[in-house]
Amino acid sequence: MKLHVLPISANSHGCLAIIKHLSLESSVTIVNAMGKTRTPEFIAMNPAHCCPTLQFSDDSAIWESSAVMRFLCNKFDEKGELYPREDLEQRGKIDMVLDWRNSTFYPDLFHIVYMMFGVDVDEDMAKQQFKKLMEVHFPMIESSFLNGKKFCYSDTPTIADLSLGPLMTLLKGRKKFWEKVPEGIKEYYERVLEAFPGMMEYVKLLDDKALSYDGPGADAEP
Ligand SMILES: N[C@@H](CCC(=O)N[C@@H](CS)C(=O)NCC(=O)O)C(=O)O
Repeated sequence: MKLHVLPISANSHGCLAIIKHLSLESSVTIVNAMGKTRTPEFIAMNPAHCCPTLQFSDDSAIWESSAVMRFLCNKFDEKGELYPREDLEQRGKIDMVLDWRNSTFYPDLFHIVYMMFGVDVDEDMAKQQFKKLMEVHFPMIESSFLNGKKFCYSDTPTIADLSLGPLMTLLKGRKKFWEKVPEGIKEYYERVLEAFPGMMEYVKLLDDKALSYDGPGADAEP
């Protein structure tokens, strides 16, 4: 199997963390797809041309970070450490966080973060999206997903945290927005990174980019 990733991308970080955490390098080869996602070969494998993409030996593939993380855990995480096998209620809560992250949280980051990657974002929308993070999403993460626990619905990290946690790095591209992020969210983010040291070389690429970003919106007030 080959895991095609963009090393700087927060969407790839959770899958990379699983490979490192479960020591899967002999079964899953990590391929840097930077600059290759729009090639005919890549599009033949994944017409959505996105990473992470997991390519099987017959050249078929699955993409979407949550689907790839679930697959890697179903196949290799025999003890259910990162994605429970027996406790279906706990598994359901993790699935909910994964779905919410993709359907709701990640789209609400668009105007706040994508200017770092050369996209023409709307500054008023960035403020509106950040207001929603502050008034709706962060309180829900803290009071419902975490609710006194170290990680989402758990005192040990799962793929829910690998999906959600690494996205916070993106917020550092707008310095004055990041200052306002609640301490509880920042502490949660740090706990996720600390739990997966093998992911750090990849997270650092995005962290460096976000912290050094000085283009449009970098100094905007939230
Ligand atoms: N919902 C997808 C998002 C994946 C995604 O947007 N990947 C981007 C990088 S952040 C990508 O691979 N872009 C390359 C391209 O479109 O050519 C997931 O969770 O995997």
